[in-house]
Amino acid sequence: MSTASKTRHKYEIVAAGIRATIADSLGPNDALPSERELMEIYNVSRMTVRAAIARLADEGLVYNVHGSGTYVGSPDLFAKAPKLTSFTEDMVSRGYAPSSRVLEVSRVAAVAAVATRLGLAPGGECTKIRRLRLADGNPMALETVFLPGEVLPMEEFDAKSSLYGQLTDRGYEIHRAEQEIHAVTLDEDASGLLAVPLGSAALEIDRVAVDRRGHPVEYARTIYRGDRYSFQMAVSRESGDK
Ligand code: 16G
Repeated sequence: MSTASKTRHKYEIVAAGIRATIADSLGPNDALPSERELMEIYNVSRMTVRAAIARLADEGLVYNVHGSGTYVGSPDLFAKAPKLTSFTEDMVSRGYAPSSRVLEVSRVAAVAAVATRLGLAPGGECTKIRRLRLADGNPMALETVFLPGEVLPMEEFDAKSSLYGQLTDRGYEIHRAEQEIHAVTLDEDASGLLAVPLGSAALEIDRVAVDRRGHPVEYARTIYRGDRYSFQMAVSRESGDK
């Protein structure tokens, strides 16, 4: 067993095995082997099999039918399942060339709303980064990010490269996030920067992202131009849901 697989959780190894089986020999809506069979194939407990399947279901790769079993999902559905991406990755996947203009990098004391989301004491030190984000050289989004000071001291932010790339290099790889999406209208400052008329509609996505240990790493507010950006997500319904 390699060092890499020793440090992986057992359920991740089982999930990887099932992913390979699906890729090699199963199609959409085919049944996966039963829990018992998977326990035997991988020599693991029922709990481990369930954790592996829950992971694959989260990814949209499989779905459960209550009382029947687990089946392979449809590729177009999981292709649309929202992935946790950086602006850079998001734009590249949409066929745009991303770039940024840094508007502010500063050290600030966290106000209550920021402190709560980042798990800091009120007034705790954080780094604030405000950037205009461009796609093919045209404004796409206006973004304000707060990070705990020790995660990224302001002096160490590299304005030319992806924030998520820098966080990964520093040992704070973003793993999960909670997001809230709402409609906003743009004030003079935001509409000027985004190059749209004052009062235009826009989409704000607020994200609190955590690393693998579950520690909050960023609180970001990204305001996307309503005429250039849409947010797609796949939704599903388990049989038996009321
Ligand atoms: C996205 C994220 C934002 C993150 C940024 C990093 C959403 C809603 N927000 O804009 O939270 O800080 O990407 O981008 O997706 P970067 O790595 O390209 O600098």
